[in-house]
Amino acid sequence: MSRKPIIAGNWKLNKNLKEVKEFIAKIDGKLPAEDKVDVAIAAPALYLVSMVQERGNNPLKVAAENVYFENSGAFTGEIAPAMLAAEGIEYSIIGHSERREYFHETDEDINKKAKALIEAGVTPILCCGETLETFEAGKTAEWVSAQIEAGLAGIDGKDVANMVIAYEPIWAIGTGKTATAEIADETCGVVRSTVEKLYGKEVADAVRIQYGGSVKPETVAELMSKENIDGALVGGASLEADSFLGLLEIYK
Ligand code: G2H
Repeated sequence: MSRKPIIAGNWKLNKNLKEVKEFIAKIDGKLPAEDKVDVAIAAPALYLVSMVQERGNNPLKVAAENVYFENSGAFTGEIAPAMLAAEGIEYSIIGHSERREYFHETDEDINKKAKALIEAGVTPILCCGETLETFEAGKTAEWVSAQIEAGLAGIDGKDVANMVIAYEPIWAIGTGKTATAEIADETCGVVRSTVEKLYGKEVADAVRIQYGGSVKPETVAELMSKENIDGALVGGASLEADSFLGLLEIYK
C-alpha cells in the first residue's frame, strides 16, 4: 500500500513574526507538488493565523505544536481544537516528548487531545518515543507500544487511519544523533504492528508514521526509503528555509 509521505517542520519555541514571514516568502513557489508529499510546519500558536494568510497558494499545511482538549471555558492560556479548525490549521502535534517531560503531559491527556482534535476535524500528529535508558535496556518496543495503545484508546479505526504518528527517540532529539535508518524503520514497524493489533491490517496500512530526531537534508533520503517510515518530523533543520527546502528535494 502506498502512503503519501508527510514532512513536517516543528519550530518549537523559535522565531518572531518577521522571521516567520521571511521564511514563507523564501519558500514561495518552491514546494514540491501536493500529490507527491504533504508539507507542514508546526509553529508557535501566535503565528498560525498569519501563516495561513501568508502561504497564499503554496501547498503548505499549518500545524499547532500543542492544543488543549476542551473547546471553551475557564482554561486560561489554552488553545482549543475548534479554534485551530476555524482558522484553517490542519494538524496539531500532541504528546511531543518535550511536552511530556517539561509540562508533565500524561498519556491520558494526550488521548483526550487526540479525540478532541479528531472531533474538530484537525489531524493529530501523535508523538511517541523512548529515553536512552529504555533504549539501552532493550525495552523500546514495549514502551512505544504502550504509549500508542494509551494514546489511541477509544478512538475509531477510521480516524486512526487518517492520523499521523511520529516516532521520536528522545535520545536522538536535537542531539545530532539520528537513529540509524534501520532502527528508525524497526520501531516505526513496531508502531504499525501495534496499530494492526488494535485495529487490523487495513488501518495499519493506512496510518502514516513519521520518524523524528535530528533529521537533516543529508539523512532524509535514506530514512524515507524505508518501508515503515512515511515522513519526518523535523526540528532544527526546519528552521532555515534553505534547509527546509533541502528536506523536500527528494520529492521534486
Ligand atoms: C524532534 C525533532 C522535531 P530535531 O523533537 O520534533 O527535533 O529535529 O531538532 O531533533
